[in-house]
Amino acid sequence: MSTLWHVLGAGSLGTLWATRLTRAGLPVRLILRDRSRLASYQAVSGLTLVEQGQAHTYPVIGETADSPGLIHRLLVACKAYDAQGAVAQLAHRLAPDAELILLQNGLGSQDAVAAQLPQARCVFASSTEGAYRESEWRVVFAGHGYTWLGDVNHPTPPLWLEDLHAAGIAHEWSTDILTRLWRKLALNCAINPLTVIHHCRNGGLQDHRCEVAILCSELTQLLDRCGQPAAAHNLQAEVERVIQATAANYSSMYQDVANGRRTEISYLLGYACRVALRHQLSLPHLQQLQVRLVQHLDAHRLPID
Ligand code: NAD
Ligand code: KPL
Repeated sequence: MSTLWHVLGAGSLGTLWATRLTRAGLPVRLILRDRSRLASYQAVSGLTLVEQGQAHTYPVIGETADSPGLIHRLLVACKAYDAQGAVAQLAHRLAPDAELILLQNGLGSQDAVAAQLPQARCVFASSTEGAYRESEWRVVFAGHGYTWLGDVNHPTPPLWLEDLHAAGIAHEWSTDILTRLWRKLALNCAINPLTVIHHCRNGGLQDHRCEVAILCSELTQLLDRCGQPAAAHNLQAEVERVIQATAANYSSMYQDVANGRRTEISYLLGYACRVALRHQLSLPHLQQLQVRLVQHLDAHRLPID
């Protein structure tokens, strides 16, 4: 019998994982925020995943943090700014040998969760899969991609990777997950804030090449200083490639701002600026970008952290 997968958060990625694991016949429980969310979920017949226009509903059992039972394996699928609080609410249910998979973008939240639970195994993930919520309990699988998973303390891959294989979740075990997370953070820092400030699709940054190049040069210095030369390698060329390949798309941060949602700024550009300060590294364009982004968020009455 497979270990039960507890999935925290019924948002885009939580639904994408919970439905595919359930479809593969694996046992899954969905942890919802509170009893009223649970009641509203129980009024529908399950989570719906839309793939290539086809919708299927999976009757994943829901619960809340107060439900009974130990948690051995927890997929943390909330936003970076919610991760620490959400995991704290579940601390009393985590088995001594619990394993957590942290799906958060950016950096900072993973270390905060790991510090909170020194006895648990925390696997960090970096995903290029794309999903969005079409309506309550209904998610569209918008972009096939890959999820890299790794554990900074133990290089041995966990046995449950077989479950991901069975569920058709494209993944790879990575022995340099921090490099992957730093690289993604650098890409996000070079692209996302500028799309918000210039109010454009990713492709619109082709009109701001110099600004992008200066940011890439500062991000490269930061990565080098943080002992991440592999994440720094050819950063500008990759940023330009991503801008071209995703020219028609709006960045995730742009979409958050456009939809009046809190951004993950503190775990992306904010994190980069804090680490630069800690290293006494002067990165004026990155710092200035942070100031402009914060002003923009403030003007739109959105949280600045
Ligand atoms: P989302 O906002 O769609 O879903 C998060 C869910 O977590 C929400 O339903 C929220 O109510 C729930 N939640 C928050 N606190 C909770 C708590 N205490 N208990 C129970 N539920 C709680 O977010 P998402 O798009 O799935 O993103 C999750 C993370 O994955 C983010 O860090 C994001 O940057 C990253 N990511 C997302 C995508 C994507 O395509 N959506 C791709 C790659 C990475
Ligand atoms: O990951 C992205 C995002 O929008 O968050 C890309 C497409 C790489 C832009 O930074």
